[in-house]
Amino acid sequence: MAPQPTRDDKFTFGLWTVGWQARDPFGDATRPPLDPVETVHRLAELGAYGVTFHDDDLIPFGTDAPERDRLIARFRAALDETGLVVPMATTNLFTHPVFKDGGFTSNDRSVRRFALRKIIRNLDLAAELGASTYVFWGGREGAEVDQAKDIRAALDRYREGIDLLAGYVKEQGYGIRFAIEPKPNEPRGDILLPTVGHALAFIAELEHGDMVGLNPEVGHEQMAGLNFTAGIAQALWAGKLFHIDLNGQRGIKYDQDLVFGHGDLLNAFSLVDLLENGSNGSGAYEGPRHFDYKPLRTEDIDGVWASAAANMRTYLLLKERAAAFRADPEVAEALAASGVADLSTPTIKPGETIADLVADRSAFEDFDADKTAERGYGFVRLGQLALEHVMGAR
Ligand code: 3MF
Ligand code: MG
Ligand code: MG
Repeated sequence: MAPQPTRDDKFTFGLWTVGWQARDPFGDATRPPLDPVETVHRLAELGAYGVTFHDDDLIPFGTDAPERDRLIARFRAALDETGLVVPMATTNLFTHPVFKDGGFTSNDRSVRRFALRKIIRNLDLAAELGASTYVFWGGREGAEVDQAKDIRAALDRYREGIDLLAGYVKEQGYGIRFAIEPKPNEPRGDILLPTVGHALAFIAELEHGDMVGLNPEVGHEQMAGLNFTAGIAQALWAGKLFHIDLNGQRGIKYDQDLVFGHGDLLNAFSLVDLLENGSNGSGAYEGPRHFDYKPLRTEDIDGVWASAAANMRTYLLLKERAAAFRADPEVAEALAASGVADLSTPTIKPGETIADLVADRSAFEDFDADKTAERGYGFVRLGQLALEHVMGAR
């Protein structure tokens, strides 16, 4: 019996995901537009917990004020009817041609000022709708030509913008934190803050870094050839995993936004295991499980809803498999043999000084490196046990 998603699973979807009309660089849309109100109802029926949006997903660019109010009101009504929440919102700083050289970091100052105003307007709406996270994905913040962008000036402007907005959120008393979403490339040839690591280093340079964290996306790290689970672990270690974009990606190529698990399944398994069982059996991450995927261009509207359900189903199946993995005595034995828990023991004893370490002959003079090097760590066995659990073979 396949697990059924419930609100407690905290599954959320962007309006732009199921609503993607499947226009790509080579082809026209294959599906009609989806009304956000219908999306809210369908997602609620499927067992989702919430919905997220870019300003322009809900209110098309250039909409006048009365029409904007009407669109917001009917969206709100759908939320009230279904009980769906809006845990996250974000700004579209990439579709309109005005943003072709970026928003925060466009070489044109008037564009940068316009971008800030566009964000502020949607931040106010996000706060009104009760969002607790505001995402910044800077898809157009970058360049193709090395000589075209002064990267240090661009980072200054990025920092200026994020700090200004963070200060505004604090002043207004909004219960919102910012989450930066790294991506290495696409649509720009090279994007600023390309990976989790770059974004963490940027956050450390902010005045309001305390309220700025990350929204890493599976496919984005994998586009850079990186291990997503390891990146998430470092984000958790830094206390910066504020939100997450789940999807699938098959290797280093364009951003595929496949259904979660439809890319590197073993990495998806270790990710779910980390999120759900992270620290001593309790979850490492309590926030929404947000799917940022695209229903394949080949799908009709039924396929859209089937693919939305597939994301949640895959997550829940992996969660079951991860629980079985953790409960398996052979896994416990293999983990112990591999010394996995031993890494949690500090290398220096409590109260031990560097002088004590230097005086400890067993640590160096009498240490038998060759003998110790004979140890096998048994990591393949662990990997095979994980794989067999994923396959349902155990
Ligand atoms: C693009 C993305 C974005 C971000 C979104 C903010 C359009 O690759 O992942 O989706 O996720 O802008 O959440
Ligand atoms: Mg993506
Ligand atoms: Mg994303």
